[in-house]
Formats: sequence, C-alpha cells, structure tokens
Amino acid sequence: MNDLPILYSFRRCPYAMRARLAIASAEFPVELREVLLRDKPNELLEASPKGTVPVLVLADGSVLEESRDIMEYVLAMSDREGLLDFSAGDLTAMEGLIDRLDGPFKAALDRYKYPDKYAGANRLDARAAASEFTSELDRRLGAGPYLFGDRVSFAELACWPFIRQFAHVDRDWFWSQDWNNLIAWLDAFIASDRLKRIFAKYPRWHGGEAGIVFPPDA
Ligand SMILES: N[C@@H](CCC(=O)N[C@@H](CS)C(=O)NCC(=O)O)C(=O)O
Repeated sequence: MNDLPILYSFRRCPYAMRARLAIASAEFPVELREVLLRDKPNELLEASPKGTVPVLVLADGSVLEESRDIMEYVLAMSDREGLLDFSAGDLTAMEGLIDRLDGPFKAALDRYKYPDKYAGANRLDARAAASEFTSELDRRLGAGPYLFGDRVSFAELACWPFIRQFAHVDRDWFWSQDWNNLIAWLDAFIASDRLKRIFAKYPRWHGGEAGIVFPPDA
C-alpha cells in the first residue's frame, strides 16, 4: 500500500468519477482517500493547495490535480480498452467536445442545479443552455452507440458523470426529452458494472490510516 499512488477523491464529484472510471479501465491500482469537500484533509491541501478533487500523488511525489490529466496519465500507462486508440481527427474532436463539456455545459449545469448560488442565474435559461450540449451529444449518438462510433472512448468516461448529474436534477424532465440516443447511452452507463465498480461507498479518510485499494479487484 505504501508505494501506491494516492488518489484524493469524493464519491459523487463528477470530475473524481471520471478519474476513477479511467483508473478502473486502466486497472491502475491506487490508494483511494475519500475526503469531505467541506473538511479537506491537510495532506490534500499540502499536495494541491487549490483544494479540488481529484488529485493523484505519484510515488515520486509529483502531483496531478486536473481530472483530465489523471485520465491521460493512467491511460498512457495502460489503455486496455483502447479508449484513446482513435484517429488524430477523432482525438482532436474529443478534446473539443470535452472542452465544451467542462466549459459552457458545466457552467450551465451549475446554474441549473444551484441557481441561488449565482447572481442573476435563471434555472430554466441555464437548463436550455445546457441542453444545447446534450442535443449535440444526442445528434452525435445517432451515428452509433458511442460518441465516436461503435466502441467506448475517452469521451464517454469524461462525459458520462456530468450528463448523469444533469439528468438527476429533474429526472422526469430529462427522461421525457426527445433525446432517444442520449437517453439510451446514459441508461446503459447507469446500469453498467463500470459505474457500479467506481461508485461504492468508501469510508471517509481521516488521515493517519491507510486508504482503500482502488479499483476494488485490481
Ligand atoms: N478542473 C478540475 C475541477 C475539479 C473540481 O472542481 N472538483 C470539485 C468537486 S466536484 C471540487 O473539488 N471543488 C472544491 C470544493 O468544493 O471545495 C478537474 O478537472 O479536476
């Protein structure tokens, strides 16, 4: 356990979820430390003063503090599913798609979910703005079961947790939209062993003890 890389994580955080999805896909064992965002351990803040999760601390002490960097790092070690095994054009398109997810879509999702936290935010305007992105995904999924054709890609792992979060703000509304492709794609993720494997409830890490080895059966 001592020499495993350390992942600071929070179960429901979509950024931490996408990192765990990539770690699980790569079968890259880490010591998972489940933290509370309102009471972050000093060890996390010492490793990464910006105080977001996920954070991966490698055995040589280097720190990855962006979810996409963590995904890319572990998949560079072992990309068993070929998540990045796509043409250069597709990889560029994936980057662009995830930039739009992390940028305008996430900003709209936050305003839809927590309108009171943002001055001037209107819940329904925010939902309409976020829907531009989900409509784009639905159109893209018209061409095949996955975002980049007939097999799962890096883009799936990056996007699924956020679309799931968007859907769960108002389930009745989301599941009554005319997004048949997107809904089938999300339903498959929600029912998957892939999600189950990264979504177990871990005890909070308090410091001073070992975290949990993740992925569970690595
Ligand atoms: N750009 C970062 C964003 C990570 C992020 O914002 N995570 C949230 C939780 S979902 C967080 O840690 N927020 C800090 C806090 O709530 O104190 C990444 O991709 O890893």
